[in-house]
Amino acid sequence: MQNNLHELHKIDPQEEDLLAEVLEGLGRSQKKLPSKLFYDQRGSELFDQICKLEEYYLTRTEMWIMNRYIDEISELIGERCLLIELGSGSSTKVRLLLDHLVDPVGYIPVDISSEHLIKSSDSLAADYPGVKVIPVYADYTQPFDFPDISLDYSKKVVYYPGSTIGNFTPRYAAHFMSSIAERFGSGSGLLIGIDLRKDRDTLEAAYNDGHGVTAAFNLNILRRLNRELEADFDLGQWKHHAFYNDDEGRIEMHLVSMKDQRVSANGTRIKLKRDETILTEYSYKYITEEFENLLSNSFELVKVWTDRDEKFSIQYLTAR
Ligand code: AVI
Repeated sequence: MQNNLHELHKIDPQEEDLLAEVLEGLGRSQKKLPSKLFYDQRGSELFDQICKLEEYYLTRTEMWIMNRYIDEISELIGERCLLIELGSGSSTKVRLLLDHLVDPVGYIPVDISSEHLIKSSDSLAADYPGVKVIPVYADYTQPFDFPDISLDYSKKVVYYPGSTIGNFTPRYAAHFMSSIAERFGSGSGLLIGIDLRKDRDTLEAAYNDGHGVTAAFNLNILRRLNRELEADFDLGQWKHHAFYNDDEGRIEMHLVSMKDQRVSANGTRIKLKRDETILTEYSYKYITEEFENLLSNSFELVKVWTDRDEKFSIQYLTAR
């Protein structure tokens, strides 16, 4: 059967909103930038490199769990599902699911990196001719138009791997989970990857790799501001800093100003002191019960799988 790759459903990123968000963040006493800015073309490529790093245990541990329990996972998901992946990136992980699920009818990758999305959708469509691939170019944290689908599927299953939920504060994560349950409806499935709390050394090494890829990924956000929001950050005057905040159970990534400096973004001037930081990302690490508490009434936890060292978990949930 010839795969019908649908036209890209494009939501124009609101540039003005982005500028306002950036300026608001840089105006705070703890300056901050939205993590979604990481994922331009270069940032997405750097993130793919991070996933292959020795120190970054998350990806390979998650894939180990997936491989080990794929039969159980696919049995729980059932036949003829419509699979939706939030933040699909290069759509590598989903291949294992598509290889093992029974007659999946469609796959909807949603991502904000359009080049990544087009490339990976094309190759998935070629490799899985029985699955309708419908890429959606959108910021999935914002409301977006879901494509009209004339497919006969048994249920929608959202795939949200990589512990990306950890990049939200727990409060926002709880809100996000309820919005997924509401949007996709009662009975929909959610297969989600969640990084677990562990010793500081392992955690800090994962965000301070020896090859400096994470540092380049972090600094790339400033390069992007320079290019897209007419900013003039001197990248030589900033350094990457990531540490585990034990009280909050999260990794924090910052960019540290190496001197007193002034920068401007779209004509707005910003003053920074030496050693002042811009917060670019939180990456929360959960204890399973803690995560369950976030669900309140949105989802019911069906099954949790972990690796032997309990570094990472995959959970299957159904919307109430
Ligand atoms: C996408 N997200 C789950 C990654 C993480 O581990 O929080 C992003 C990342 N930041 C630095 N390295 C990877």
